[in-house]
Amino acid sequence: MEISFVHCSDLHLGYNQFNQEERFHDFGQAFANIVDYAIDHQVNYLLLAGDVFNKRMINAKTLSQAIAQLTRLKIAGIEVIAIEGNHDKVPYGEDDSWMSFLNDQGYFYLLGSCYDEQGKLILKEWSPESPGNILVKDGIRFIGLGYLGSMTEKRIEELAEILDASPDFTVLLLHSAINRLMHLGGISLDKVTPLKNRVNYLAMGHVHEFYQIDDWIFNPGAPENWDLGEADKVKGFFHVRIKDQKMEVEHISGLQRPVINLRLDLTGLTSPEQVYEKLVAELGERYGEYEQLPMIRVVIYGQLPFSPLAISGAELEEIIKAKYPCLLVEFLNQTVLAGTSYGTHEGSSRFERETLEKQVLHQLILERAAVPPAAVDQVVQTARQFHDLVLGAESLESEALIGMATKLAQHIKKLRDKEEGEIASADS
Ligand SMILES: [Mn+2]
Repeated sequence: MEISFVHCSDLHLGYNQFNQEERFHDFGQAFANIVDYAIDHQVNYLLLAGDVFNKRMINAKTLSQAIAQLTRLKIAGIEVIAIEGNHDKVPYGEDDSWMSFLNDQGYFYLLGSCYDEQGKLILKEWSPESPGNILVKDGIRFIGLGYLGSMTEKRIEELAEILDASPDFTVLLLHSAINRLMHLGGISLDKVTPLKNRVNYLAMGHVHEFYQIDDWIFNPGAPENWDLGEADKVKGFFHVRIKDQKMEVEHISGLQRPVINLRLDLTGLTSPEQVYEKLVAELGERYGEYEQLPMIRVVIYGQLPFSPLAISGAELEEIIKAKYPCLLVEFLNQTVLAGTSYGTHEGSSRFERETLEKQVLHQLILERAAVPPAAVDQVVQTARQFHDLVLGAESLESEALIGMATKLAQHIKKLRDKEEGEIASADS
């Protein structure tokens, strides 16, 4: 008997990106496309590996959008297994989330969050009456852990202790990242590897770009572009077929609204007019034929002999829109005035900006913070993680913040203790 499923994640339903109603519908449409595929291919299950919704508190139309697609799946006899991500888990101070509402209403099996009185992970069978994290269906065992933030590593260790081998094909759903986003629920590959002999398919979500590792870890990528900078990444969903314990995995690219992603070095230009002209010319090269209005993202960088503020984003948008029909223009100005110390002529590549930022932070912290010099690198790293977290997250994870701060505090304390120890032993 063949069993098959579709695995997707990071739908981010309800995201009114750039305050555009069309973008709200785009996120819904990306999910509808996956549901179309699942129904056309008559799969048995559909897996949602977290971040079904863009935020914890969703509005009525977002709920309707989700229910419309879940209802189609239900009618087609496709069962849905879901976990929560960092974007849609229980709001702080509330008992349950909209995800648990959909579980209670019978739209999907929500798996996750089962601990004993000591706070240790336990495996508990899902039932309509109470939450669970394990569900055994014909020939397939689903385990769902959800998003665990800074506890990810510990929970995976606990799972490795209690999970027994099973003749059933085992799928583990986890909203985390392998070897990345370490400050935001990521985990290193060697920490999940002990599960490899008992988990056949690790269904991941969280990173918005496709990746797969060693034929057992699979991350589909967000079907729509949550950030237009993601546009050139591979993203979509998986179609998995299992027969006699053998699996065949196919990654299917999702359909998204087209994005023109333009990065331009403006070094050498001498006036805003030249900038507008160059942009129009470059877009002329890139603009193609579209079934849907594209979105245009323009990132400009380089050193200019005039103030970067003289380039008007609003004017630019107007010029672009008049010539190249598009839904919206996202404009990011990273140019600098020539001669300023932050000028990074080689196109202020991300790498160079990061290096520069690190150097500046390092110097400032060394001068101003009362921490052991050996701790400065860690302080810099944590400062940058806070910065990334604040800029990158729609909702701030208190857990992630506390995790980072605690790690830093422990590190500093250890170094202080060591310093004090050294001083004490030098005294004696
Ligand atoms: Mn996400």
